[in-house]
Amino acid sequence: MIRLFDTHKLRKQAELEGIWRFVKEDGKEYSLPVPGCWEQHPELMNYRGTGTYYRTVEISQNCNVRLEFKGVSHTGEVYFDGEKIAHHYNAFTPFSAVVKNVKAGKHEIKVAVDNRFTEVSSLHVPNDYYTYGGLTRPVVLEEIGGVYIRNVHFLPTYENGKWQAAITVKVENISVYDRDLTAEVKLAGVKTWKDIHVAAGETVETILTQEYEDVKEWNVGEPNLYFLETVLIGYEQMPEDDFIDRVGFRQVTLEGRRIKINGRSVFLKGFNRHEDYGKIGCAIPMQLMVQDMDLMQEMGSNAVRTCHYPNDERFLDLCDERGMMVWEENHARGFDLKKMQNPNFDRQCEDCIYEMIENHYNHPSIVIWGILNECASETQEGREKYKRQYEQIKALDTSRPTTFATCRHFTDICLDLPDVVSFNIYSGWYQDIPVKERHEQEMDWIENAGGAGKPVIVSEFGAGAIYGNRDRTRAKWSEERQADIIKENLLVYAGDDRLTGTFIWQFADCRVTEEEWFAARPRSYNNKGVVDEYRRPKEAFDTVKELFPLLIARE
Ligand code: ADA
Repeated sequence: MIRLFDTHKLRKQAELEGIWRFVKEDGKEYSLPVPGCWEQHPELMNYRGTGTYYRTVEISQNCNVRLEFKGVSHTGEVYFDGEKIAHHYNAFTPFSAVVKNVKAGKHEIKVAVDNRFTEVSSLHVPNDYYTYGGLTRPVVLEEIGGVYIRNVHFLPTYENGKWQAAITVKVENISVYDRDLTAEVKLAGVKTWKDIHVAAGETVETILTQEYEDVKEWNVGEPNLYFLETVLIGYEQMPEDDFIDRVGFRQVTLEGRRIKINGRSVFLKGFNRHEDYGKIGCAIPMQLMVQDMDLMQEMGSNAVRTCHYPNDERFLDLCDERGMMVWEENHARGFDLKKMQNPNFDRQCEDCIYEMIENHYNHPSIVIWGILNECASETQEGREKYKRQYEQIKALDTSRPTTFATCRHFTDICLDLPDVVSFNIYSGWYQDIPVKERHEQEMDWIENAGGAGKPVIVSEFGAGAIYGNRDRTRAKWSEERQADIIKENLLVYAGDDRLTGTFIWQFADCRVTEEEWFAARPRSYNNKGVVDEYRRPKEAFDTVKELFPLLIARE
């Protein structure tokens, strides 16, 4: 499954799901499922290295071919009939390539994949989550003509009692002929169009604006969605390409300490969720994404944080459908200044932010963009990087607020930069200090360190527990103690009307890299999930279910 709905009626598209040939760097061959992590194979459970995937495809007609990779972990080099057509770094963002003038018949796709921690990888490093290897998200093969729709962005605004939208259609002309085309958009029963000229080899963006009467808003818990159908009309009024996305009429605004959706205050309550499941790693199939969603909603969640990287589009589709608010963030976790000074860091962050927003812009569930979780925001050089990344985000999307999760308590010098201040705190776990006392210290500091009057989110809190470890002493690592600590935190946050959200760390236990992390991570797992890696609930599951209803939005 590529998305939760068909994105094309006209363009010929197929998912290259199935068994691919995989040749490990030592020459040993395997048959591996795609999408999938190579770690699911018994001989490759700990494999950190390189390997090459091979697949033969049948092209039905002479055409241009577009290949899209939704996620290759963590670096991929793509070859078509032996010719290199793409290179991409970062497991968590999509990339595509076009091969022109392909003859009908059989062709070979080859993808060299690398999940090593080398000096050229500034974001995938030994960390408190696992960097898997493989073609971990769907691979898509499309047959396109000389012109095609690169992307469509939908920006809804509510003004003077009416919804209107600015729809930006991006068209690329890969032929040798200048083209006169019409971009036609259908949405909520309204058709609008615009004539465009696209010179040979050029890409053109055109904006269509339109008012929409009688549409139903996308709201938390009441997620009305509409298909946005764009068709490119060419010679003799014939359609030449199409693209279908799914959108929602909703607007995110900030008023004082409140985040508002369609003018109504919301309180984001939910979980930090890593893309990690049992022994299948990060290649979570749709069925298990749905199970995660059902479990989070059973506990009363209305939000999820995609810690610490852009998520699989199918999960975001699910959040759209379920009315779940999403804090999506670029790929970064816990980099000190030295790590942020890696010569590849700035560009790899910039690429990640661009690909995240370019591909996820239309998801109504995404209500806030985050960056640089717990990075060096206490340093001037680090501040320059935060500042530059916020400038990039605002240049790509002015419709959503920004934030970042700090742990540089009392020393952070970046709280003035984001729209929303967020902090990670582990009172009761890493610090044996009363939650309320420590929380007041943090809130007082924020008020005087650049965050005065801003919305505040407690972006992480929690405790560890080993599934099945029941202990009447309620010692740390017992399920009882985890439930106690989460309860104390939730009661404090439920009573603080300055807050506009909180995310528990974390939804499910996840694998971590043994190097650098094993000592503080029993099993070489981050065991702070309220469910374990197989989604078996710990005692805290019912604690959250009982207390989440106390967290309410205040006007
Ligand atoms: C940090 C970090 C998380 C996780 C957590 C923990 O806040 O953002 O990724 O490492 O700590 O479990 O300690």
